[in-house]
Amino acid sequence: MLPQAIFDSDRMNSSISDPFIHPALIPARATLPLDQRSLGLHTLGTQASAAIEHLPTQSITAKLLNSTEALSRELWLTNTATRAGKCNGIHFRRSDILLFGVLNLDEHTLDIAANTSSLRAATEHAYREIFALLAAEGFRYLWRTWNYLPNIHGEECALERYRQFNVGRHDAFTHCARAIEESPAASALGTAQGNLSIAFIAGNIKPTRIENPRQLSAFTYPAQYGPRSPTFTRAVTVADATHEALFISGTASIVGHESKHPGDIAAQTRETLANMSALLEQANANSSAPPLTFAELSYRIYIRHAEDAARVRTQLDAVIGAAAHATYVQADICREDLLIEIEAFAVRALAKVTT
Ligand code: 3EB
Repeated sequence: MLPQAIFDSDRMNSSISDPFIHPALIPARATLPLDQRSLGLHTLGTQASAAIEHLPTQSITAKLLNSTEALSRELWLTNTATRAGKCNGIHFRRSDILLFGVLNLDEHTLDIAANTSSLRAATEHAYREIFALLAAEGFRYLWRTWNYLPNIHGEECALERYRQFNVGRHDAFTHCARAIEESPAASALGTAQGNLSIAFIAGNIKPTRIENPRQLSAFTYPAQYGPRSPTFTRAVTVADATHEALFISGTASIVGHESKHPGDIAAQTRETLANMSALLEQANANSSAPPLTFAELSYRIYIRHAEDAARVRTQLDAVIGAAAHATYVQADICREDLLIEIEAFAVRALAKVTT
């Protein structure tokens, strides 16, 4: 089969009741159900996956902790036709209203000034390219990003690499005249190997941003966490006429601006869930739709120490239900004292407007 053929519109079986954005978890051995409504793919695992032409894919090498499968695959779908594009190293697919893009950058191939962190330079470059692409494609709003960086706790130019990443990201926002308060939902994790990898979803619908009353906004963290604050918001909702999507950022055991419960995975998991509960409460208060519960969300759960996974799983099953779609993966959380970070997604139908 020609790779192009998989996007043939013959296979498109569009239904107006499908949401404008939704993920599908595809087992490693199954054929990817690709058609023109496909937007892009995340793969997580230790097994390499062959690149698929015209399908932007974020491939993260990481150990899966809840599965006997070697690979977890999450396919983003929309409800209208999309087309593929490539611009300055960014692979994307877009519809009329949204775009999924992936950018992988080898920080060591960039031409970098002396005494500059290669990760900082690569990150600033990457975000400038993302904002340039959005301008070129006519999408104003960055909704959600997934950032993976190798050696997140390593030092570069006397600053931890996660903090260098924050400097580069912040500088790109400033350079592109993006207000820090308009930051997307995000996750930022350390990987054992691979390049700087950023996936993102953007669109022409303005997202509603949600901050957490239990936490300081990340973009106002004090300078003890680095010279530039992280540019992300705790959660966003995006709604079209029929559906509302909720993207909850990577959430950790932070209250105010401080990490809580060092060394205690059970307590960090409880604190993380309390933070997510506060976000869900606000998302529900802002919405006309029936309230979402933890059981209706899908999750990616990042755990620093693989041996903590079974305990976390028992704890989470009791709250989100054993049936919830959750991918457990080993990753380094961006502060050394944090042991767990959880992100989540849900989409719900809005009440029908009767005319
Ligand atoms: C925190 O709340 C934990 O730098 O984009 C979570 C999600 C975290 C996103 C980011 C960082 C980021 O500060 C770390």
